[in-house]
Amino acid sequence: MREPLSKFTFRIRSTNRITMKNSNIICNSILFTASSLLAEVSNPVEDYRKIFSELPNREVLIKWECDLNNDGKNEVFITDKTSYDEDVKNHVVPQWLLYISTPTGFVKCDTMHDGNDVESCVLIEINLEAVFSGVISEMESKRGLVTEEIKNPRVGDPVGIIHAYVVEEQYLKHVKLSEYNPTQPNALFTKYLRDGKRTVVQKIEIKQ
Ligand SMILES: [Ca+2]
Repeated sequence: MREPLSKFTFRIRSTNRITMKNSNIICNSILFTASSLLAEVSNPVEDYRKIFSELPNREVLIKWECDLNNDGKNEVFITDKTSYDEDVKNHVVPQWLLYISTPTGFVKCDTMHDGNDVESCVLIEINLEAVFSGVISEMESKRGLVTEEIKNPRVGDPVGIIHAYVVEEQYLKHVKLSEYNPTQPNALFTKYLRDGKRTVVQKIEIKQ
C-alpha cells in the first residue's frame, strides 16, 4: 500500500520525474504557491508555465479538462510532456496540477483534504486510462472523479487502489474507495471504470 498522502504531494521519486532540475522547479513552485495562495488566474496554461519557469520555453504541455464541481465550466489538469512521457515509460501514474473553475477564472488547487489530514502543494496522480467523471454515490452523490492506480510490488499480488475526488469550494477532497487485487472482480471498478462506464479523456498537447 502506498504511503497515505504521497500521491498528492510533491515527492522525491528516484525512478522518474523528480530529477535535481525538477527538485529546483518544485522548490520554486512551493515558494510561488506560498505567495499566491488562492490567487485567481485567467489562463491555467500560462500560470503553469509561470510556476514551472525552469522548463524550457518550448516544452510541450499536456492538458485535459472535465467539470468536477458541476458549475458548467471545466476544471483543467496540466502537466509537461517530458514528465508525462517519462512517467508512462516507467509505468508510473502521471501527476497533474489542477485548476478549479470559478465564476471569473480559475484557482490553482493547492489543498487537499483527506480524512482529518490537510495536504498542501497538491499534485494529483491520475491514470487517464482509468477515469470516471460524474456522480459518485460514495461521495454523497456529488460530482467528481474516480480513478485507479495499480501497484505491482516485487513480491505478492498487484494492488488496485480506487480513489475518488470531489471539489469542495477551492480545495479537493479525497477518499480511497477501495483497495483490492485487480486480478479479481471489484464492484467499484465495474461501477465506474469498466469499458462503457469510464470517461474517455481527450488530452491536448500545447506547444506554446
Ligand atoms: Ca467546474
